[in-house]
Amino acid sequence: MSEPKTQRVSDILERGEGAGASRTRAAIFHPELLRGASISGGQPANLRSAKDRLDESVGLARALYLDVRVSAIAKVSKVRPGTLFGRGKVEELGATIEAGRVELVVINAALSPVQQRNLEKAWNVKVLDRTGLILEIFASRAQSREGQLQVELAQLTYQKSRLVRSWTHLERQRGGVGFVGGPGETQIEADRRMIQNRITAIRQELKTVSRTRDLHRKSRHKVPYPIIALVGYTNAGKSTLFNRLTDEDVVAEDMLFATLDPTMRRISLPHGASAILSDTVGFISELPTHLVAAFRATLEEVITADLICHVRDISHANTVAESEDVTAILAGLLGPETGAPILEVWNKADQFEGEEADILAQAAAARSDAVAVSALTGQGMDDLLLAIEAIVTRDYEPAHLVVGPQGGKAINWLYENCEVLSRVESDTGEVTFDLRVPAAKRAHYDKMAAKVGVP
Ligand SMILES: Nc1nc2c(ncn2[C@@H]2O[C@H](COP(=O)(O)OP(=O)(O)O)[C@@H](O)[C@H]2O)c(=O)[nH]1
Ligand SMILES: [Mg+2]
Repeated sequence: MSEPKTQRVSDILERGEGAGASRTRAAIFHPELLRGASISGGQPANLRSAKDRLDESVGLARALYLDVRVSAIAKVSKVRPGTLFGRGKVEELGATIEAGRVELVVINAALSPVQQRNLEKAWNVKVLDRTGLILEIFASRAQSREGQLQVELAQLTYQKSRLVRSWTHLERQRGGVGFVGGPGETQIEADRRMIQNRITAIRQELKTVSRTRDLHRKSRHKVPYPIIALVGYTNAGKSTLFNRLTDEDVVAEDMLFATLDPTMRRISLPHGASAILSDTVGFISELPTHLVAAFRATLEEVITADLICHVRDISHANTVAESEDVTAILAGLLGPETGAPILEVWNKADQFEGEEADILAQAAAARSDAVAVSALTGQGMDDLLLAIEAIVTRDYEPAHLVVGPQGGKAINWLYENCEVLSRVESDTGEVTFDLRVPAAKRAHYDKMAAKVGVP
């Protein structure tokens, strides 16, 4: 019997990031349970169509930079405890896996550890289930120490439950066919103890880390520009929007922020001010409850944002329900004291034509906190940037300054920190500025103006 690859998933995934790197080839299967079939421990029946749920898992896979070669709905008429799918289906899927030279398979459901292992053996590839996939995404995105600990805690809890389950399964198998040649009882007990010790240590550390969280937030604000966080459901178009808004701005200086966080990049607003755009982990439908803490922790960056852009797939049948979820979670996350404004970005406006398109445009125009756009076609990008600019510069105060000939450094500071409305140079080397100065930088500005300003 051929052994499945023993590579860790994170090793496979790490190749994914960065330009030029060969991305991991993946297949995504969404098991659609036909009437009467149910996955034990799985999600309750829900109203989303199998197609939507497949699309969502493909979106999740994309968040891990996977190269999705195959994606399909796989019908399951009767759940097999050992492999989930029936033998014929396992072979059929195996053929597409081979044809696509797939290295990683994602099953968009909860798999038992035994099912996972047996599918890995049958297909000779690494298999992730839905929870495993979500945890990988959280792990790749957690930035703060607290976020990393929360995610590790969720991963360990997941692993531990799997040890328990495969152990009970082994007990049942004892004396039977025994296709799981796994470790004996004592080894599993030792693993469990080790995991439990680590869980206890993490809980302890989390207590201390939360206390230092505010310090961390302050350091994030050393970034000299306002931070704009894109939030919304997976597949709403956050990454497409992120790329569209930042493409022209990818220059060497942005490497500064690349080291801070690969999902953060600088953008230029219409009147020259800069902001940092941050692409976040998307909201995930039917998020398993034990992952909620880890999910919130990976949204830490949203708490520190100066503006939240709530990206909605306005063409999606569930857009209203999804929007309510996002709003509720944001309210819980931000708490009453954080007043980051929220701008709704109604994405995929290109999906509407004629009268429908007009109605959408009017609905957006009627609200000061909504803009209809298409990240795909670029429609509405100017409006969006103006709306963003109006919000992030709303506390800027007008100023007028004449800088003397020795003020080169001061002028650089002005460009980096203020909005420069006009600049006029005189023959004598003086430069006259009309500016808008951020309230937070006013004190620094006044000191500097007293030094280099010409009365
Ligand atoms: N029609 C249309 N499709 C879009 C638009 N923006 C994104 N998409 C598609 O929606 C899918 C999900 O986009 P993505 O940016 O990955 O969503 P994310 O999960 O929110 O980051 C992709 O297939 C995109 O091509 C849009 O404005 N119009
Ligand atoms: Mg994305």
